[in-house]
Amino acid sequence: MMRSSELAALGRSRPASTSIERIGPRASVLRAFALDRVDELLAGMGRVVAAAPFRYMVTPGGFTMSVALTNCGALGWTTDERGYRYTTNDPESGRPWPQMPEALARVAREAASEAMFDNFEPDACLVNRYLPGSRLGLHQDKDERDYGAPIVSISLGMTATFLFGGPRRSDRPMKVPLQHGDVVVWGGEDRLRYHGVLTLKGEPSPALGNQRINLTFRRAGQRN
Ligand code: MD3
Ligand code: FE
Repeated sequence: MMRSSELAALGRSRPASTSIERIGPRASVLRAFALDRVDELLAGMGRVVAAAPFRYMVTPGGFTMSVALTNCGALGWTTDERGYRYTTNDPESGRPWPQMPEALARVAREAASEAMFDNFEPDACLVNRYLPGSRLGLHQDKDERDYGAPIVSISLGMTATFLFGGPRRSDRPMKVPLQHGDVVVWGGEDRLRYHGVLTLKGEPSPALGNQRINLTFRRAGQRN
């Protein structure tokens, strides 16, 4: 059984902006926005992971993250016992992070403009891999130089429960299920809200099996 919105999507070249859910003044979930681009996204990601494999990093507190990560683009997010930061090179290999595949950057730009953030040119793409049992505790993203740019995230694979809090850690977060192909865009006054991901569990994904991949696009460095 197909919904009429899905039938309508078949006739469009870029469907999938099908529904937009606002979760904050400047935060939107674009349901299924990336669904018709999953093959290109996975191909691009495969090249990234071949050059810079997923690894488990250690936080400044000395804990090993349950989420494995890698990066592509001019800058990549890393953590070790000395702190969180963006680097131009992969600390494991010493080589620059792999280039951001154009297919990935394109979806991020289109999603940003759909959510009313024009001219988004990400210089960093963090690739997070969640396996059942992985979680991401409540935190703010504060390692970027310029909070003016939005953040775009693409969810692939297993459904996860995203926690979207307020400006203080103590603000009770709302729970937002993120499914394969969903894209979220955050900016403006929502940029510094606390957020996290509940422990991954549930059904394997037809596309990716027992994992969830999240691509997070940011402008981490200086604007040119
Ligand atoms: C909400 N990743 O890597 S999407 C992260 O699903 C991170 O892997 C999550 O939080 C994930 O830092 C969530 C990205 C995200 C990034 C920045 C935000 C969500 C945000 C800033 C404000 C509110
Ligand atoms: Fe975050």
